[in-house]
Amino acid sequence: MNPDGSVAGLFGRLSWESIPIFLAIQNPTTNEIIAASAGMIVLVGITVVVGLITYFKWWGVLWSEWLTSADHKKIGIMYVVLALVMMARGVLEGAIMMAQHAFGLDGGFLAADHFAQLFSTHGTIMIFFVAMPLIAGIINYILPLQIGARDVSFPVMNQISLGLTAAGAALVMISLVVGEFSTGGWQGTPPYTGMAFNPGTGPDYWIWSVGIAGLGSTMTGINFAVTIYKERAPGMDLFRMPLFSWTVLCTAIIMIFAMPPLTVATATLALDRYLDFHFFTNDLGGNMMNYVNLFWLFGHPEVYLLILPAYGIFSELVSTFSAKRLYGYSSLVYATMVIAVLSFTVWLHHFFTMGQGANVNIAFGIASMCIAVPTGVKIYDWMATMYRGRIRMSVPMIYVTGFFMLFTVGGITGVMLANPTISFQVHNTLFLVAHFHNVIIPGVLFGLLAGVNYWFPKVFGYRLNENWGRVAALFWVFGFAFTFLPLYAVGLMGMPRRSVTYADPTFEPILMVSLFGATLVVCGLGCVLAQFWISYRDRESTRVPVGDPWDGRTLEWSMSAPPPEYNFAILPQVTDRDHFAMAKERGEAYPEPEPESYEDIVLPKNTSIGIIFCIAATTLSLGMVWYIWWLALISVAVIPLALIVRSFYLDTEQVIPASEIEKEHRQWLAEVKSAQAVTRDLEHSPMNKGLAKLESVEAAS
Ligand code: HEM
Ligand SMILES: [Cu+2]
Repeated sequence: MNPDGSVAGLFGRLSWESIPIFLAIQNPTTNEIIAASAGMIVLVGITVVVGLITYFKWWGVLWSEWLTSADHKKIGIMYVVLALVMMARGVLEGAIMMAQHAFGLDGGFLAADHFAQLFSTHGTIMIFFVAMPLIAGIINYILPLQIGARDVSFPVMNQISLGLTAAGAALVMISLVVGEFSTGGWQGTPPYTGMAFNPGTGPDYWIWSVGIAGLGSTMTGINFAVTIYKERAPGMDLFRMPLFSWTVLCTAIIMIFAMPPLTVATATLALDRYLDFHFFTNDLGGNMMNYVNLFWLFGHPEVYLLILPAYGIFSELVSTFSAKRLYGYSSLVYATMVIAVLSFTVWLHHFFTMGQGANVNIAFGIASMCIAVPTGVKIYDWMATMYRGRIRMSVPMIYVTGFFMLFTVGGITGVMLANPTISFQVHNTLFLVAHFHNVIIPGVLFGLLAGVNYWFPKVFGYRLNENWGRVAALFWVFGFAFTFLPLYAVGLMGMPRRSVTYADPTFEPILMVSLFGATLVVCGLGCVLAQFWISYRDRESTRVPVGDPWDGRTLEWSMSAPPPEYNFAILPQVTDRDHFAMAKERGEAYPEPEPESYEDIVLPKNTSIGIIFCIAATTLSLGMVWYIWWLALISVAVIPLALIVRSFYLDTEQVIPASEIEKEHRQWLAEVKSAQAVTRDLEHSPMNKGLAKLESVEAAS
């Protein structure tokens, strides 16, 4: 039965009018045509991808090598691919919104409702389906290698997490083709997402995509934390862990505590919408403030969850590309912990203006400002690491430099916003939009892009094209500056956030500058894609099979590129921080004489449970969004059934025989011996086969 009492048909509330493409044919306005084209792009994209896979007969490989794999490395790559696909959509949506702003004086080309869907999908996608999967992907790939582990603790759960994230992303994409997405922003705040205000499919799409992806992230957090606690190589105590692993640990703990409030928020909102509960209504005992409290109890830690791994990446980069040990290792670790804890104490700064009184505001304002202290410590440590280092300005370092300059501006405006009196003036203006893009793009996105450039040769065995990388990085840095710095100005002049149109002509030229910046950002995105393509084309001349192209310092650089399925032929015995760098200095990095004995290695077998979860979660959500109750019921039954069936499988592990490992490892060692070590100056030449010549400038830090 439907909430309004009517009985749903076989296809629930689905009808031809639910499909924007038909609406555009009936009523071809600019707005309808843009909406329909977006839907068409999804359909054409799917057709092309399916066609290509069929043409090249890749289905078998896709299934047996990727979709059913429980290998953390492959799962990591799939996360990153998912994130990049979603990023293409998210960035384009951002650019469309900027175009609407630029031409929006007394009108513009988009309908208000469509603009509202755009900022809601854009925000939702960028946070949940770009930033989160990029992080989950990079961590999945790198973390086990960095701590000397063979896999994450729960490989099958890892696969399920990916499946749930993909299901959420699929739902957002499907909402382009059938029905409409939420208009309630990425936070899904009632009453905009309540039944009375919005009875359509939008908020339901939002609830299910975010709710399901959130469950996946909770499991990811548990997985990473347990992996760090349990799987470190012998000798790697916590304080010998590389900084990236440290930030992952703090991130994982944030995930474990911050994701459940999101689950509760989406679940209670669903109860309001589906079963007429009144958690968040204005009457019958409900209160909307409960929602913002729950949501931001997740939402604020979320932004630190996003940025901490990026901080970890910056730490690794700064030390590797300056050829120095990190300055102030312990202070960096403690600063990370302090940030993780403080991130849970500031969420009320998101509703300073909603009537909680001056004392509460002051407490939360001060708590918010405190976060600037550990962040400052970090920036100081990074600068000190670079001081008198032998810095190489390669692509990752360009991103780092952009980050230093721009993030500082974002941080300062953050401290301004933490002041309730200022917040009263500028909340819900574009000043805020400028601020959070100013921290999230240079902080998170640049960090992750830098990480992709840094670790790519480890993952695929060849380097990314340096020139295209530089051009991409510069487009991002300048594009960002042109797009978002002007928004501070229009914000201070009073232009509200999320407004489809405005009446003050003085905004217009400034917003034109922003639009120009947004086109630069789109060029940056294009260059990233071009960089991948060109690098793939030229891969023969940039191969680094030996695996250490940048004179790396941490364990992941101590093996072949790409790494073998079992990661380490022999688990390392860790004696130092920066163990690999120290081993290289002592001349012990590559076993000599060659190890005598090898052991069998046990790894998880492929399983289809992740993909079953992914499909079941998608159909369950679609059933619920469209009130197709039979579909929802069947899907909901599949999930426990799949788990029960799987629990009867006893044969879930594969053994890789010692002889095979020995053969591969000796072959690689021979390759190391025959490779010529290259200096930093030759790093980007074809001579670099992944064996770095030592020329450390280790300062007495
Ligand atoms: C890369 C180019 C980007 C452009 C051109 C862009 C542009 C925009 C614009 C124009 C808005 C709407 C402002 C308004 O409400 O009037 C917006 C909102 C937003 N953006 Fe972006 N953005 C970009 C990247 C990102 C990234 C990387 C993230 C996060 C990882 C992000 C997260 C958000 C969020 C959370 C919102 C708020 C949505 C809401 O109001 O509910 N954006 N962006
Ligand atoms: Cu916050």
